Formats: sequence, structure tokens, C-alpha cells
Amino acid sequence: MTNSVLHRHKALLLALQTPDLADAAVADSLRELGDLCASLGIEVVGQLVQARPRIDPRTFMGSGKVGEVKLLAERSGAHLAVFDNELSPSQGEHLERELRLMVMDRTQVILEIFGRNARTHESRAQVELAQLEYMLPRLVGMWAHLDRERGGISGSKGAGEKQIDIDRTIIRQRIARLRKELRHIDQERATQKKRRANCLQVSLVGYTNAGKSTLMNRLTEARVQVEDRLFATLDTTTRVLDDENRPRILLSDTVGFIRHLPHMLIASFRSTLGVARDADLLLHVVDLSHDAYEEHMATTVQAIEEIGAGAVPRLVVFNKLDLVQEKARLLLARKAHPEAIFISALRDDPAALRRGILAFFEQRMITAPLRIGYAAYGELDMVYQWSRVDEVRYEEDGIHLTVTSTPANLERIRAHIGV
Ligand SMILES: Nc1nc2c(ncn2[C@@H]2O[C@H](COP(=O)(O)OP(=O)(O)O)[C@@H](O)[C@H]2O)c(=O)[nH]1
Ligand SMILES: [Mg+2]
Repeated sequence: MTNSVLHRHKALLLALQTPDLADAAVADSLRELGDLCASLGIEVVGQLVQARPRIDPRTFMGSGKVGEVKLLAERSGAHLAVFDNELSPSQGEHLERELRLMVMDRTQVILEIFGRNARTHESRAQVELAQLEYMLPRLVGMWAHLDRERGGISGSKGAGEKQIDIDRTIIRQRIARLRKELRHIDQERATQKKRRANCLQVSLVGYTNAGKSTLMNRLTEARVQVEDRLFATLDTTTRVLDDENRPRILLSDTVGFIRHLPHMLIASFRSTLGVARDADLLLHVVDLSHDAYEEHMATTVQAIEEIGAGAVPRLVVFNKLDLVQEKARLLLARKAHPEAIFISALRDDPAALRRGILAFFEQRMITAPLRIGYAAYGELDMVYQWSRVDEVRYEEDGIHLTVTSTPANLERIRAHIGV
């Protein structure tokens, strides 16, 4: 399905509310689905929430509701139904048949947006991999009509069924190829990673549209694309944040999170998100002007853990302060996160944030004496890169230094000069 097909489509948004979901959470999620649809050019003409004790594994919603949706679609001229819940392959197939509308779920919408925003070879490969994995179990539905039309001869495979076998093979081959390509790109990245290992790495993380790329641009010379659009950033950009400091500090901007981010996307973007895993500090950027900011924070923390970055220290950065009207919200956020930094990436000088980052590392650095024999004189340059040299004395038994750095870097230096 291409975007030109979706553009200007009239759609109904549908959600099924099970008892474990609060009204506000369902409403927020639906509003977000509307934003996601809008970024694909889909026009939302109506929405419907059905409260049910549980989801029917086969039909998803009850037949009474199906009639209601059909009626609403007729009245509003919708020919697309977008479900906020994830639909199983058989549910999607069933609903498409019953509603006689084109059916999409939240996962598919997000996959479409990622597909449209992928710019580099790597992100394109990552998105395609996720899309194919989504498609594979759904091929049956796509070909079922062929067999139905022909009546299906028992005992032998129908034309549709044979076609599915062929398609499955082709898709599996393509998936294997993409995986191989991504592994290759990942290996190339390993060289880069080694070069950066002696720097302190800071990674911007947070909900989509929180202002990560804006902060990246304000803090460094990077020109990352900033847009009031969900998932504008799909690639990782890394720049020097502070060139004076030793060790040098690098800052990375990467893809954001959203609730119910399809797991196949997290899996295929594992390598892109690796920058957060390898970081010494995560800047968790939060749009404090958003009513659902607390939920955004929870979703982000959960995603951070999911990608294996749960152990990396985090500094919360409450952004978009210029848009926050309620004093109470500010006070509440400050109380819940006393160490957080409050900023408007658009309005404020980012110097305070930069100082906050430096202070964070300063607190964690240790000062230690070091002696380098004259035979190891060549290693002095490395010491100056990996640590801050506070004092140097040339004595008979070698060079005596007082250096300050992170425990990890000091460890590395010692290993290098063999003491
Ligand atoms: N009013 C206001 N808008 C901001 C601020 N920071 C970012 N934005 C806007 O929020 C939108 C998303 O920003 P972006 O940096 O692309 O978010 P990202 O998805 O987290 O990278 C853009 O339209 C930015 O101009 C801020 O402090 N105040
Ligand atoms: Mg961005």
C-alpha cells in the first residue's frame, strides 16, 4: 500500500476498550492515532469506541457493532477503518470481509510512516524488514478470495494457496537478505564504535515529537531535520557536544518512541537504537506541554528497558516550557523529578543544559595519580585524549601525572600503559 493510495482517504478510527483500560488512556491513544493518520494524509471523519469485557479472538468485535460501523461509514463517506488495537491476521481478514472497508491497524499505520520517512540505506532496510515480517502471516487473507471464487477442490491446493507458497518463499528470501545486509552495516559501525569508546557518549531519547532533534541542533552544529511530525527522525546522528572537555563528549540523536510501537520495528531498529545502549548518559526529553506527558515518560522508560539500555543513567529534560500554562504541572514535575532540567529548546539558551551534562560527568569522574615510564612515552597522547590531565611532573623514574576521568577510562589507560 503506497501513500498516494492513502492520501485523502476518509477514515473511521475504531477502538475496543477492555475493562483494564481507563477512558483517558483510550481517548489519548485515539487522538494520537488521529495524528498518525494525519501525517499520512488520511482524513479522519469519525470515531467509535466499543467497551467490551474481552476481545473476540476471531471476529475482534461483536456483529452488532459491525453493523453500526458500516452505517457510520456510509454516512460519513469513509472507506477505510483504522483500528487502534493490534489486529491478528484472521481478525483483519474477517473485519475487512464483514465491514467491506479497507482495514488497517495501528501497527500498519506506524509502519507506513516509518516507510515514508526512511532516508538512508540502513533505515530503509530496517523498515522493509519490519514490513515484510508484518506481512508474512497475513498473506493468507490476501489470496483467500482466489480460492473462494474457484470453490476449492478438496485434497488439492487451490490457486491462491499455491500462490501463497510462492509469495512466502520470496518474502522469506528477501527477509534473509535484508538481515544479512543489516548485519553488514552493523559490522561497519563496530569500527566507529571503537573510535568513540574513549569519549563520553550522551544519547537523546524520548517520545516522538518531544524536541530531541531541536535540542540536538541547539547543542551541536548538527542540522538534523526538525518537524512537527511524528517520526521525522529515523537515523542516528552523532556530533561532538564538547570539544574542550577531556574525555571528549559526544551527543547522539535518534528515533523516538510511541505507545504500542510495533515490536518488529524495535527489533529491526535494534542496531540504530544501539547508540542508547552504549551511552554513558541518556537525556530523556519530555514534552511537558503535552497533557499525556507522564504516560509518554512511562512508555519511553519501558522502551529504554526493552532495547537493553535500562542500566544507563538518565537525566530528565522537561522541554517546551514556553507552552506550559499551568503552574501546578511545573510544580508537580519538579517534585517528582527534583534533578530534572527545565528548558524551552526554542526560547532558552542551551548553556544551562550543557552545564548540567558536564556536571553530571564531573560528579562521576575520579582523580588519580599515574606514572608513565619513558619507554611508554608514546602513550602520553592517548592519556590526554582519554582523561583530563591536571598535573604533569617529569622525574627520573618517569612522568608523574594527576588525571581525572571516568572509572572506565582510567581502567583503559592503565591497561594500555601496563600498570
Ligand atoms: N514551542 C516549542 N516547540 C518546540 C520546542 N522544542 C521543539 N519544538 C517543536 O516540536 C516539534 C518536534 O520537534 P523535534 O525536535 O523534531 O522532535 P523529536 O521528534 O523529538 O526529534 C517541532 O515542530 C519543534 O519546532 C520548544 O521548546 N517549544
Ligand atoms: Mg527527531
